[in-house]
Amino acid sequence: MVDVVIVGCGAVGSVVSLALSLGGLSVAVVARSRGGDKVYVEGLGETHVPVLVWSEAASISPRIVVYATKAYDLLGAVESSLRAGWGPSAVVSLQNGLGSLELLESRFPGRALGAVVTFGATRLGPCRARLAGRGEVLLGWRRDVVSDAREACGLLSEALRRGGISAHCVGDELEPWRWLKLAVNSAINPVTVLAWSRNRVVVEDPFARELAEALAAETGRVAEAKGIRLPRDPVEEALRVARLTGDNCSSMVQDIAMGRRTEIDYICKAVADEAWRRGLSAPHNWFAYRAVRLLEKWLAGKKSPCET
Ligand code: KPL
Repeated sequence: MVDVVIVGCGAVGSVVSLALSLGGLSVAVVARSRGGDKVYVEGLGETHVPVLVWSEAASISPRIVVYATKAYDLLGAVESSLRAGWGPSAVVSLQNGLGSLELLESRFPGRALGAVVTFGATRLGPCRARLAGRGEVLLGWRRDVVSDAREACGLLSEALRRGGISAHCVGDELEPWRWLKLAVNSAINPVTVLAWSRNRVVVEDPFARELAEALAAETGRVAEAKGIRLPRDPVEEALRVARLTGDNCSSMVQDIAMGRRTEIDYICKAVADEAWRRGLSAPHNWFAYRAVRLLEKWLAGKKSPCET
């Protein structure tokens, strides 16, 4: 029995696996390919953890599963973990945007936790990353969860803190923080793609800043229409996170530079869809969604601004 399995060993998965292991939990990772049983994060340290592939997953029985895949790979990862016979007492969604926590809630009723991640991380390779910017992890739930899952929320946040990452369990207050992070991602991620720049462009370039402010404010208005009271002003929060993670390239820029699909459907498209469901419109988010889908094709594989 291991305490925690992290599924996915990209930028965020690497940081979280390492911090949980340094924080004293027994950790294993499930990745696309078998690794050298080592997780390395520049700016945090390195450690030995078993890195498995799905065909070996039935040999372990995790208490907690943390899904750190891309949002569009989550369903496949959930199905693989069910096939492996895992029966964890808590599962955690680390994905950006809307839809992933909802998916875990439907597959693992009463056991699904969500997380809001605001540190910047750059993928250097499988289970290798660079921590590029301070930030934190907030864990909590949206729909009521069983006591084992509540305990997992506390256990994970304490271990992350011991491992060097600021983290807190916010209990049932996750939803406003999740929407605040959605406002941040809806602003920073598409604008850094349009400007093909590190996150700091959002505070340093007046055009980028104006676009990002309009996006964050619009997402904030959609949250308000849903009756969600954001804990901070969404525009100030987007600028604060852009400043703190200024050296980082957003996950969307990293995805395009690696020739991969982005998570724009779960971020700006999800905001625009939510607005329409309420008889509103979200033209900035809609435009950002279409623009990023276009640029996904035309910029695929372009050298990342973080490599220059
Ligand atoms: O979540 C991020 C992302 O890039 O997806 C931020 C916090 C904006 C860091 O880059």
